[in-house]
Amino acid sequence: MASEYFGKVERKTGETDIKTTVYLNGSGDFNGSSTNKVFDHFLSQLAKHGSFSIDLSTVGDTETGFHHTIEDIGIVLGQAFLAAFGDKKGIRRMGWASVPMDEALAEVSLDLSGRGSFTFVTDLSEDLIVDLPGDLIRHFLEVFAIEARISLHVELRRGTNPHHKAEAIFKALGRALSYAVEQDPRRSSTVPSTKGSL
Ligand SMILES: [Mn+2]
Repeated sequence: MASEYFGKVERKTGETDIKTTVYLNGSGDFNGSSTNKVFDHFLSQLAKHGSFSIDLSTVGDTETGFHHTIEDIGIVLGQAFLAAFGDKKGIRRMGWASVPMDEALAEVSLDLSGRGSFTFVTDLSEDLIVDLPGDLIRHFLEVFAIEARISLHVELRRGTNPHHKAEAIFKALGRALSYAVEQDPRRSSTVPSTKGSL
């Protein structure tokens, strides 16, 4: 994968001011802040297990809660990943991963289809991870999938501890995305679609 596979997006609204840079061929490091330490921890899992570099700077109206901020991070990161996917020539396109964290087991299947859709088979809605509502994680993933134009299926097979459940999901997302963006050596830079474009 060439080092030019990156995306840089800045977005400023009346509620948030967010800047991000994403490198697919990265160091595995997350640098910066989402304003929420728990969410930073989960974004670090995405970067580490995807071998991406994710830089993020966030100013948000967190006095109203984390909803606006994490929603907008989903938009900005989704757009940055889409830019980093480029023309998708030679990539595997689909990716999947089943990742445990202790008693929790998360399965992520995705297709860089060019059409954003989101299917979520689990319930984090009742969970609160320190100060991060579980339903915001679901909402982040939804917005990310739509903006990155990924067909994204997230299924939690089992799990009890909310932190384990969420962390397994972000690790699986990292692994599945990492596989999908890899070059398939047999594809010789063609677009992996019978349509000829994605
Ligand atoms: Mn953890």
